[in-house]
Amino acid sequence: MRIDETPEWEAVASHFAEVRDLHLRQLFADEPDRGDRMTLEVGDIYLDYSKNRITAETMPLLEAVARRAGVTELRDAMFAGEKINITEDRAVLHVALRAPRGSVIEVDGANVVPEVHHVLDRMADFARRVRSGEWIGHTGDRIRNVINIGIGGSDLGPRMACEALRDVTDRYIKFRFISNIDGTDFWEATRGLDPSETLFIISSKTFTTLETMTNAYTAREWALAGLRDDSAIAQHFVAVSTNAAEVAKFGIDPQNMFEFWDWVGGRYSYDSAIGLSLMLAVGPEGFEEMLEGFRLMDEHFRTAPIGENMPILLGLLGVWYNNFFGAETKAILPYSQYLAHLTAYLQQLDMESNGKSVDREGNPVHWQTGPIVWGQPGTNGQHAYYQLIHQGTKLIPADFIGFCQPNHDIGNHHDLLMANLFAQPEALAFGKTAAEVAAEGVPAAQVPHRTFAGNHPTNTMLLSKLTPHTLGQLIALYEHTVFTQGAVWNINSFDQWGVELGKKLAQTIAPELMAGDDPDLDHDSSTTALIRRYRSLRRD
Ligand code: G6Q
Repeated sequence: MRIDETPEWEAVASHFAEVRDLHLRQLFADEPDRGDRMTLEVGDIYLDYSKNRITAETMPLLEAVARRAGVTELRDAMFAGEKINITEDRAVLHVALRAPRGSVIEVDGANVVPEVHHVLDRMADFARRVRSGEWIGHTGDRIRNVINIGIGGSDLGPRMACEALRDVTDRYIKFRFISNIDGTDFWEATRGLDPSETLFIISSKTFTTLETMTNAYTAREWALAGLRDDSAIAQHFVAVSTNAAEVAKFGIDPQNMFEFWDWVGGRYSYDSAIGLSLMLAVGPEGFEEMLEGFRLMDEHFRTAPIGENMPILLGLLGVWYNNFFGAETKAILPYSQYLAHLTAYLQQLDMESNGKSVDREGNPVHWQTGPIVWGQPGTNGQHAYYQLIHQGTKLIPADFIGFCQPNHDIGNHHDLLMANLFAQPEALAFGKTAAEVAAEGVPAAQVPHRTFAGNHPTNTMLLSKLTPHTLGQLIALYEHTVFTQGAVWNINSFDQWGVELGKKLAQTIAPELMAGDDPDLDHDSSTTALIRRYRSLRRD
């Protein structure tokens, strides 16, 4: 189905032509209660979407598009365990990772929920032993360092969440993450650490990923260089994987492997065993609280009517800017230093899921798909790139995320932080007219430079406090928002074939870089010249 040829899409297009030039100043003047009305509250998340360039008609028209696209049907198929990842013939069941004990979600006729809880229980048992000091290293020392080795979906989630929840982590243990094949990542993460106090978690769904396996073997050498006994691997290495055979080949005892399943996509996996490092950090209770947060948002997404469904609403607003206003990017601006890795995590979630140009049937799409996602925590960004959002030529819809209660109440820091969070969407929406600037006595020549056009759309999400429970709600909200958009665009949000080609070419090039004699090169002239130059300087 070409969604852009449906009457529902065309109705949005005609509406867009009517409202595209309306200014948020006018919209607020016409509807003074907009800021109270255009809000939605789910669990601990209060969403204010009033500063979007929409009228009372916009959302119902976009909701009709969602109905036409079958968003809720695809959602129901996901929750029912149907194989909606059509190119890999897999179910998409990250929602099963947080399904309550005793519930039933079937894949190929088998209930997967008991397996999920079996692994969660094993993780909890392991986490308790490491955290209490019952699990000791080969030489009898307590584990003081936990290093997760993984990349992409096996890295970004636990890395983001360990930082987000640092306030409630066990400070006795240091948590580090190695992802890059660049040896400096390994070198810096292990620098100064004692192998006898270090536990490596090798996190890889396939257990064949070049970066992860290279780092894992380097870690093995590093540990054995200090511990000098192959049997030490058992206490210092555990694995998270779906590939038991490869884990055993590496030398990790299958007892120390925590499994997950092919129906968990990498970028949707951090609440599976891929989150083992996080569970070690926040403890099984903290992890469970986070899962409850996910569950709350899953239930909302599954059951709330389209017009009151927060992920669907946010997904449709994204479609509005992406497909009608032509916005190319979307900024995610959390006002919390603990959320320093949130945007990197959401970049993968969104850009790997919806960076597609063929529809589910394999036909080229005739509409824009996923946006470029970017951003950093506020207020830092305000002193850097916000200039472009305020006065540049591009339309950049932005999500502002803030918390009413600080994790650390130091002086007036939190009120100042939040004052900035509230000020930015206000400035972006309403701007400052030339007349207002001139009235301040600004010299005429400077007036254009100091005028703010405004009319920049934003969402503001206000949460009570950053906790495992609220983090779970927030992440599930974004997962389902991305889902909604993929469903509207009729693309498969669950594969990632686009990452394959470069990987394959690197396999050809690696031996060419390492060969002793000058190898025959069969590349284009640019790649050939670059390889030659590298080879000659590398030898120097
Ligand atoms: C995520 C992707 C990708 C994947 C990594 C790591 O959705 O599939 O980022 O997570 O390539 O893969 P492994 O876990 O198999 O090492």
